[in-house]
Amino acid sequence: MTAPPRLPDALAALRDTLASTPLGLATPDRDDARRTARAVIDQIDDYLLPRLRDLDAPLLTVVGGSTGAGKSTLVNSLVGATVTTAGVLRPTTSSPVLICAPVDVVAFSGDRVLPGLARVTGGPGGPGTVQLVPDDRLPAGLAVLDAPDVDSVVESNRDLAGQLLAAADLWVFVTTAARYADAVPWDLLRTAQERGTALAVVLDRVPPEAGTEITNDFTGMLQRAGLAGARLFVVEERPLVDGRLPEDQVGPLRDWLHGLAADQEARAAVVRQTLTGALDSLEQRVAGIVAAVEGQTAAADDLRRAAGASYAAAFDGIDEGVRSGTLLRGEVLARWQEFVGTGEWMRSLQGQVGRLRDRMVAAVTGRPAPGEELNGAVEHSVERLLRAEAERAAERTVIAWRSLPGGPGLLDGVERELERVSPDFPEAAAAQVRDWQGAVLDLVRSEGADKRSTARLVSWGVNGAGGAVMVAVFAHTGGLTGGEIAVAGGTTAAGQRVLEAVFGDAAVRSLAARAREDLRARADALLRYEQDRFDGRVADVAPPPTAAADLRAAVRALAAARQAPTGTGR
Ligand SMILES: Nc1nc2c(ncn2[C@@H]2O[C@H](COP(=O)(O)OP(=O)(O)O)[C@@H](O)[C@H]2O)c(=O)[nH]1
Ligand SMILES: [Mg+2]
Repeated sequence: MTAPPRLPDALAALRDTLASTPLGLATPDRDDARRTARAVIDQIDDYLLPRLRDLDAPLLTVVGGSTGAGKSTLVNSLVGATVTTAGVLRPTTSSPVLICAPVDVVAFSGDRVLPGLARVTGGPGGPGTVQLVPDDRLPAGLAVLDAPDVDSVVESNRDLAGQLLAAADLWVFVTTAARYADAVPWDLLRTAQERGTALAVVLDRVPPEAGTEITNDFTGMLQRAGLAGARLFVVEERPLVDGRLPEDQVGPLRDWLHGLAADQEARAAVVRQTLTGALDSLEQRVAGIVAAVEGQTAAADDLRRAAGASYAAAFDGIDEGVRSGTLLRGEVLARWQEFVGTGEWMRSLQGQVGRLRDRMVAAVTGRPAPGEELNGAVEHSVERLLRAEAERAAERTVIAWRSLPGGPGLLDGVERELERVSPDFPEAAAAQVRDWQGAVLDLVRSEGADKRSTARLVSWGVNGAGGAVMVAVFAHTGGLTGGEIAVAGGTTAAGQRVLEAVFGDAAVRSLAARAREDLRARADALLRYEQDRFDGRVADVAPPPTAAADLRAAVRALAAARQAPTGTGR
């Protein structure tokens, strides 16, 4: 048995697998899954890998909470100096401030923690930075980070706040007497609970006269949320001194934090709780992403199936149109009657005279010989059939996609274009039909070449014979009714008899079968090209077939690494 990977390697592998898993189909759970994937990747980079690399690094305490809760004021009060900006103007803290003892600066200056955020000193940096403030009023081993509002009106601030909380060894979660029942704080407290993050809660700005009542209510809410174990600090609303809380209000929290910094065991216990909780939560969070990936794979299958069914129906429609005799209606029938019914070609069979006369008629009147007109009629009618079916398939696919998960996203901006045949379809279809007719003529020619009846074929004209074979392809008269059957059936039968006289019975059947097969193959190629417009769009965004299995394997490898002696087990 091969040794399990080391825990950091397993985490890095999981991170890479997540980063390379596309969630391109706009399924309902796509955005959630993307956010979760981003959060897991960030937590691996920002917290888990750095923490595993150095279990004794200083405790990173992130002060988070809702807008105007008093986070920055609390941080300044904890340190005992103005190290971060508090204020009524929102949003105030958009670039986070990390305060630590000067000896700990080295632990936070590199990219060990939060590698995506550049460090700045001496003043606030712009977006994408962390301001590092060394202050010897903080004990070694304890760093405090003032984070942006978790409910900031600025989305990038909210995201950053979430990312910073995920990088914390310890959350100090600040809410107020007026705001603690809001949804956002509880969403975050639930996250802390799910991830087993070490947590202290500060109930800030509590009016002294209602302190007990509010505190009891809040404690009850914490208990019901499964957070009875969280350490609670109540801070009364008092006039600020130099922008800071009175000592008696901030003292207990500061003492507790300093105590953690001083007590190696207690600090290690906090780190272990958050680390284990974060590792435990990965499995479940990735399971949610796996479900979304599988949802995307299934949605992609459904979308492809819908297109496949529409185009299969179009193929059947074309085949049916060819076999049912529908193609013999209208112009083709008229030309066929002209060609056969006048007996012109019958006479032309008698010998050179007829052929000569055909040519003379064509020369004098400028009209193409009847065989060519028949072929032209066949061409139009087959083209029309191909186009009608391809048009219908495109429309059917678009209608199906509108109500399938992920479908509307793929149609976005291209719906008008996709619900018609592709712009070059008419030309491609015309070329295919002409090629088919050419192939039928070639068939007739090569079939005739080894017959004694070549002379008769020549007198008949390959065009005429080819037209007759094409009509024979359509001559399953099932679709014709009444008089049409009599005319088409009778004349077709007459034509068929003469064809048989020229080529022989079996040869005519085989000619017709080969010609029909050839036409099916061409219709198939045309439709495949049309369908590819839809399939291609799905393929561009669908997860690769192994995506879900790869993620599962990465989670299994992580579990194995945690069970190994060097891992951080449960
Ligand atoms: N009187 C009083 N004002 C406070 C208290 N905490 C915060 N403030 C004021 O409330 C506003 C917002 O505080 P701030 O610390 O910037 O909140 P943050 O958004 O959570 O960082 C500032 O004007 C603070 O001076 C407090 O306990 N008492
Ligand atoms: Mg602030």
